[in-house]
Amino acid sequence: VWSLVRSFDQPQKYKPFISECTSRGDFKVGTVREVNVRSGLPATTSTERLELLDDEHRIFGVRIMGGDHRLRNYSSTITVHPETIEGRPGTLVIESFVVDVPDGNTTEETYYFVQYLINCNHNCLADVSEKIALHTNSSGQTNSVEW
Ligand code: A8S
Repeated sequence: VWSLVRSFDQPQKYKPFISECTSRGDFKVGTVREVNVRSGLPATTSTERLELLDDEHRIFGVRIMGGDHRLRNYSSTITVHPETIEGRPGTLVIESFVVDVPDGNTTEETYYFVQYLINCNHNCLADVSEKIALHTNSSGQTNSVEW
């Protein structure tokens, strides 16, 4: 789960609304990525900056700097925690965000819009992580499969 969350250069690996991403591909704070959004949403592109990447504590932070969409001053933090869930080893992912309420929308509408996108991302994150785990051999290498 953490390896997907931390891959700043490839959010499309688990984010279902992102079609493409270009970035310099290093994982330093301040690195910028440009993402293209799939059609059907009130957005086409987003310019995003890596704010925090802490592998020891598994914390990942991104801030949106611009792009063709309505979420101004969006920034989010994700933390990933090993947990026992229903008696089985699992992963707890916590994501928090702040964003400006766009002109013409209410706080509630903005909250539900963002919450919807985050829920979709987290559901796909679970699916993709489980598929990768099933195809990872005991030495930790991923067998070649197209996701
Ligand atoms: C994320 C979280 C969000 C991304 C939103 C909320 C976005 O990529 C999409 C639609 C928009 O209207 C805004 O972690 C924006 O990706 C899917 C383009 C930023």
